[in-house]
Amino acid sequence: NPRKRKHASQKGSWTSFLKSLAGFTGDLSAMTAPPFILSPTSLTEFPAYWCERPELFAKIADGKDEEERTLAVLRWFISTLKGQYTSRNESMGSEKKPLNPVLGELFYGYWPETAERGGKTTLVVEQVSHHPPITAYRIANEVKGVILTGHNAQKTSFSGGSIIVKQVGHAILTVKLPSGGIEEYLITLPRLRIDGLWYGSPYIELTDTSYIQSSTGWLSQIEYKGKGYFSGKSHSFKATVLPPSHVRQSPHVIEGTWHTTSRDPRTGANFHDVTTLKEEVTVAPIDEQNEWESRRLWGIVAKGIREGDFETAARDKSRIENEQRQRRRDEAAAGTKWELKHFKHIDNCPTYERLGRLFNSNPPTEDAYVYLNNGPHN
Ligand code: CLR
Repeated sequence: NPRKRKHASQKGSWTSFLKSLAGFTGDLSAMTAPPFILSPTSLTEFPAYWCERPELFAKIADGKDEEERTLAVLRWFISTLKGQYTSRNESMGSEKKPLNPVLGELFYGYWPETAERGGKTTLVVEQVSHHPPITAYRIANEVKGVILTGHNAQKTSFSGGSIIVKQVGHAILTVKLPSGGIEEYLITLPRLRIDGLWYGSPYIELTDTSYIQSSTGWLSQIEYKGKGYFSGKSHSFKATVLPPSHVRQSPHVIEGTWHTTSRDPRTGANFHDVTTLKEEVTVAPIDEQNEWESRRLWGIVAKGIREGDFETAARDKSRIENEQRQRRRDEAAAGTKWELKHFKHIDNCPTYERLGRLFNSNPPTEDAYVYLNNGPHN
């Protein structure tokens, strides 16, 4: 039974980890967890999940009108959820604790051009804050004119035996139209519940509602439910696509499970289908990466975790963390501040405020990281 702990010897450390979680609020990523729950992947790699189906991303630009593009954005968004929230269970047997990125950590990658995609899709990720951890990213298919920019952080708490993760941050998708116009979509993020802790095999369920608000007025409202609701299945969602007030049309409702398929009642066909193959991001070989790039930076730690050599992993993790602390002390002594490389922080995101007003977003404003257009053109 994969849902059971593999080694009785790990029981003690897991139980004390669970005890330390009770009553916990704050930055979970900084907490020490038992070795068997550690993942060799840094959180800076996670934004790649947004594009593991690059043709769905590219196809947004092919929508003939506002409604078609709204549905294409929704289809792409729903199709990213399986990778974002269930892929660690598939590849490692359960959800794991990712490596906590250092300030300035980078992750670069791309998805190659194909006829279907019409262009290469590039990814630039930068860890823009360490306390609290904040990751900023930008994904672009310049040929198609589809660009996603966002950042994310998490607020975690413990309740009813589960970890509750509120995602802080948002993403903005811009689409350049052939007419020269630009459409924008504000994407908010679902809430997570990490269940299965008691059994030592954590997994994610999504809860509450997230929104995709288009500058054209179209709004997708996505409700998430686990076992026992809607269809009774886990990973269920119900998306309601609402036309702007000037369009006389009833809402379009799409239901299904985000890790498999959903149905479009208007056509009777699948709305989305992620039972097909995804495409992982292409990354430069480690020896060609610079020392701030995630897989090079964490290379020894990741190898240790993969091979069960936790002593080596812990030693190199301490080295990295000590170097970071020293860097911060040096900056404080010199009166300087760490400079971000690819993003500029702004306090209130004008696009978030403008589009958020249309559906009464909560909160009404959020900060943002503006891309500086200086990524490697890989
Ligand atoms: C990061 C942003 C991605 C979606 C995503 C998926 C999984 C989340 C991760 C985000 C943030 C960190 C996270 C992780 C699952 C577990 C991990 C909440 C939101 C925490 C820090 C580790 C918990 C430790 C238990 C597994 C014991 O787009």
